[in-house]
Amino acid sequence: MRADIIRLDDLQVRTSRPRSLAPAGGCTAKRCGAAAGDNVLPEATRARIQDHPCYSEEAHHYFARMHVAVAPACNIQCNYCNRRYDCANESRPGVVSERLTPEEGARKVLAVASRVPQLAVLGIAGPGDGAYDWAKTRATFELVHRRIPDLKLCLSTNGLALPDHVDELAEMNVAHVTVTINMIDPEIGQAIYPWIFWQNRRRYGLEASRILHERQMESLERLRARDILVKVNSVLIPGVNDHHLVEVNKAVKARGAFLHNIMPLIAAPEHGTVFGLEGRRGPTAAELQAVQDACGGGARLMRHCRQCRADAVGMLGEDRGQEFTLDQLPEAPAYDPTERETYRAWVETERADRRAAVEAADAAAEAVPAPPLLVAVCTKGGGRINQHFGKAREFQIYAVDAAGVRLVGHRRADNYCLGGHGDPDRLERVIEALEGVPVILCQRIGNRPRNCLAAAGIEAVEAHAEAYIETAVAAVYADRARMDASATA
Ligand code: CLF
Ligand code: SF4
Repeated sequence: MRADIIRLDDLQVRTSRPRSLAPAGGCTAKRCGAAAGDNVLPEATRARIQDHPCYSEEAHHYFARMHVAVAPACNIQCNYCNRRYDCANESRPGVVSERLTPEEGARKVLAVASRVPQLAVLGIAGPGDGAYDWAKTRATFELVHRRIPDLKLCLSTNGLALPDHVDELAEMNVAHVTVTINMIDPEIGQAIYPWIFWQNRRRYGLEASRILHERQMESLERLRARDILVKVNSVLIPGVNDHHLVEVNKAVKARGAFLHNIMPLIAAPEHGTVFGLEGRRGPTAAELQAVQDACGGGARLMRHCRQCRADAVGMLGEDRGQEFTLDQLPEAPAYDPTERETYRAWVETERADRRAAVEAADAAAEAVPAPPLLVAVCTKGGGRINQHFGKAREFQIYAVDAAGVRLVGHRRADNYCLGGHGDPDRLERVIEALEGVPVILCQRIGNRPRNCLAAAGIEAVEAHAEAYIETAVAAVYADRARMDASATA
C-alpha cells in the first residue's frame, strides 16, 4: 500500500454513533464541527470561517487556498522532518517546494487569483517556519494585502517565535493562525524535538522541550487576547504521543483553540527523518480514529485536512502548483477581481440550497432502520457528485447511519484513466485504497472499472450524478435498506 494513502477514516463502520460525533464543547447540535455544525456558531465567528477551506468543512467544498513557499528558515528540529523537504507540520514529506522571495510570492498570488476564482486564502506554511522567518512572511503578507485586500491571510508555525509577532499579525489583519503542538509535557517533547534555537543559541533535551512548550502556550494566550482564530495541528506519533493527545486537546481548548487537527505521522526511511530511519510507523486508521474519538469532548476536530505542501494551490485535495511555477508567471500579472466576486455571489445562493439539502438528507437517514454504511464519493467541488471515476485522485469518504450523513475522511489514489485508456495497476491500487467501502458514487464510470470494482465487492453508482453528496449518500443508504428488507422478506 502506498505510504501516502491517508486512512483516517473510518475503517470501522460502527453499530452506534461514534463518540467523536457527540456534541463538542457542550453545544447541542448533532454535527458540531462539521458543515451543519457551523450553523450553531456565533454569527461573527461563522462569518470569519465560512470561506476558509480549512476552518470550515462546508467551505472546503467551495473555496481554495494557496501557499507561497517564502519562509525557508526554521528554529527547531522535529524528528519527523528532513530539511531537504518542506515543513512536515503541514506537508507530506518527500515533496519540495520552489522557494520564492516575497516579491515572487506576491506575483504568484496575483496570477493565481486571476485564474482561480475559488481562491479565498493565502497561507504561509513554510517550507521552514513563517514566524521565525518573519521578515519574509511579513513582507509577503503586506505586498499581497495591498493588491487583494479581501484575501484571507493565514500562518502556520511551530509557535516558538510566534509570541513576538502576535500584535503585528493582529494589526495586519491576519485572522487565522495554526500552531503545531505535539505535546504539553516536556518529557514527551524530548522524544520529538532534539533541539531548538532560542535566544541565539541551541538548546537541547528537556530544556529545549520546556521552552518550546511554554512559548506555544503563550502563543495561544496571546492569539486569544487578540481575537485571532487558532487551529492546532498535532502529529500523532505512535508510541510517543498517542496517549497524550487527549491532554493536548483539552489544554488547547482551554486556551481558546477553535479547531484541533490530529494528523497521522508519515514516516519512511527514504524521507531521511529520524523517525523514518529508526523505522517508526505512522498510525493505523483505527489508531487515529481512536485518538480522535477520545478527543470528542474537547476542541472541535478537523477531519478534512489533506496535509498539503508548502506551495499547494487549489481546492483541498487538488494541487495546481505546477501550473504556477516561477517560469510560467507573468512579470507583472494584472488582477481583475470580477471573477472572484461573481463566484462568491454564486456560492452564497448555492450554499443556502445545499444546507437545506443536507438537513433533508440527515432527516431521511434518521428514518432508515439499517446498519451504518461507508460511501466513497468522486467530487471536484461544490459538494456534488460531479467527477468521473477515472479522473479521481482522491475519494471523499462519508459515513451514514441514524445520526445522519457526515464526512469522515478521504483516501488517495492515482487517477485510473490516462487519457483514453485505463491503467489496470492503478485500478488495483484504487481498489486497495477503497478497502472496507462497499459503494462509490461518481458522475460516470466505464464498464471495465465498474466490473472490476464489483468483483472486489464495491458497487459503483452513477444514478446520482450532479446531486449533492449528502442527498446521494442518504438515497443510497435508503435503497440498500430497502433491498436488504426485501431480500429477507
Ligand atoms: Fe494553509 Fe494551513 Fe492556513 Fe489551511 S492548509 S496554512 S490552515 S490555508 Fe489546511 Fe492543508 Fe491541512 Fe493545513 S488542508 S495541511 S490544515
Ligand atoms: Fe521541519 Fe517544520 Fe519542524 Fe521546522 S517546524 S523542523 S520545518 S517540521
